[in-house]
Order: sequence, then structure tokens, then C-alpha cells
Amino acid sequence: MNPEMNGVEAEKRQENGHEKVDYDVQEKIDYVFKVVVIGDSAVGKTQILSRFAKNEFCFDSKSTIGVEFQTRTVTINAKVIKAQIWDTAGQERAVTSAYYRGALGAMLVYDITKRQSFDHVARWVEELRAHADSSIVIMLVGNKADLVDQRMVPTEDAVEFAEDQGLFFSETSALSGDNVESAFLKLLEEINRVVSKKALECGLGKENGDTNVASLKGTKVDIILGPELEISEMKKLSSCSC
Ligand SMILES: Nc1nc2c(ncn2[C@@H]2O[C@H](COP(=O)(O)OP(=O)(O)O)[C@@H](O)[C@H]2O)c(=O)[nH]1
Ligand SMILES: [Mg+2]
Repeated sequence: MNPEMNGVEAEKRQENGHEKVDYDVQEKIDYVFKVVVIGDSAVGKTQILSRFAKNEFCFDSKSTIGVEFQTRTVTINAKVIKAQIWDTAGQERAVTSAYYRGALGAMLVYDITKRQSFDHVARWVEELRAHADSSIVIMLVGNKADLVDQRMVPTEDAVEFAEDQGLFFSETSALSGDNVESAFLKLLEEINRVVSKKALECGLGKENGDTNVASLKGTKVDIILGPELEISEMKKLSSCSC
């Protein structure tokens, strides 16, 4: 990862780039969920992320190299959730355990036109099992679904693998935008479900019937909480990633 640019700066730059620092929205955020995007080089990870975060597809992917994460805020079950989605930024071969730290979800991407990228998916799952939290939610994504004539990975092979490994599965096209939104939203919904369940298991929400930010403080629930804790968490992450 680029030591010159930690997560905090990446986000500032992104928001300043859009000349938009929306403090109102910031204040309302209930949870920040860290999600990592992994998979072989050139499968479309950066483009999937751009499609979800900015609804953009950039033919010159190089222009996004160096940005370590992008964010998008969505509402799920009346909770305002900021998805903080990390990109390998061209460092697929050098992903360290710091990249996975605190991640609640993973998008594991392969290219439906490159059999090898699918054959490597098992290795990426092992990597996740070794370095990420055991309750991490994993979405297997077959990208470039628009290239129908060049398909080398049958959908059934991926469905079978996903069922075997307990992963969610979707085929997407970052180019057309097909299924990108639904794949991310499904992942975030599942994370929300896991987090809410963990909170209940911790005996929370009984008194007030809710799993709000305040009630989660000081518990073992492994999430990044609202904006006031977000910066320190990001500093922690960035200081570990260099
Ligand atoms: N046809 C098609 N090309 C894509 C799609 N997603 C990415 N690409 C192209 O695949 C190449 C690699 O994409 P990139 O996002 O940089 O891959 P990364 O290395 O996994 O981040 C680029 O030339 C993209 O334009 C897609 O859904 N359809
Ligand atoms: Mg990339």
C-alpha cells in the first residue's frame, strides 16, 4: 500500500474532488462497515467499486490506482450505513493481513472470461479464512458478464463452489452496471444481519429494543462505529498498512 496516502487522506481527497463534505449525512451515520474487494489482477475489481461508489466506469483504470478505498452511504433496515470499500489498488500480490483487519465483508471477484481467475478463487477464500474475521460475509462475483461470447466459466461451476463454501454469489458487469448494486447491497444487508445478531448475542438491545451506536460501545462486536470513532479507526488501519 502506498505509504504516502493513508485512508483518511484518500477519503478527504475523494470528497474534496467532488467538492462535497456533507456533515449532515456524516452525523447521521449509524455504522461504518469495512468491505474488502479481492481477486486476481484485471478481473474488474476497481471498476466494480467505481460503479458502486460513483456510478462510473473508467476505461483507463490506471487513473484510479492509489485510491485505497471509496465510500457510499446507504440505508438498510432504517440504519444509515457507510460502506467503506477497500481496493487492492494494483497490489494484489502484496495484500497484507492489515488489509483484512476489521473487514466485515469481502467481494471476491473473478472474470467469467478467464478460467484461471476462477481457479484461483479457492486460494483467495483460504487467504480470507487465514486473515479475516471468521464471521466475514463473502460475496463471490463473476464479473464481465457482458462478454457473453467469451465466457469460460459456466455459472453452474461458480454456484456449486459458492454453495460448497457458504458464499453468496452473483454475476455482474461493471461495464453495463448489471447486478453491481444488488451484489453490494446484498453483502451489506448480510453484514447488517450478522452485526445485529452479534449485538443480540451480547445481550444488547433487550433494554431498548434496538442495537444503536451507543448501546454497542465497549462490546465485543467487531464493527467500526459511527463517525466519531471512524477517524481513529482509520488512523489505526492506515498506520498498520504501511
Ligand atoms: N467488458 C468488460 N470489461 C471490464 C469490466 N470490468 C472491468 N473491465 C475491464 O477490465 C480491465 C481491468 O479492470 P480493473 O477494474 O482495472 O481490474 P482490477 O485489476 O481487478 O482492478 C479494464 O480494462 C477494464 O476496462 C466489465 O464488467 N466488462
Ligand atoms: Mg484495480
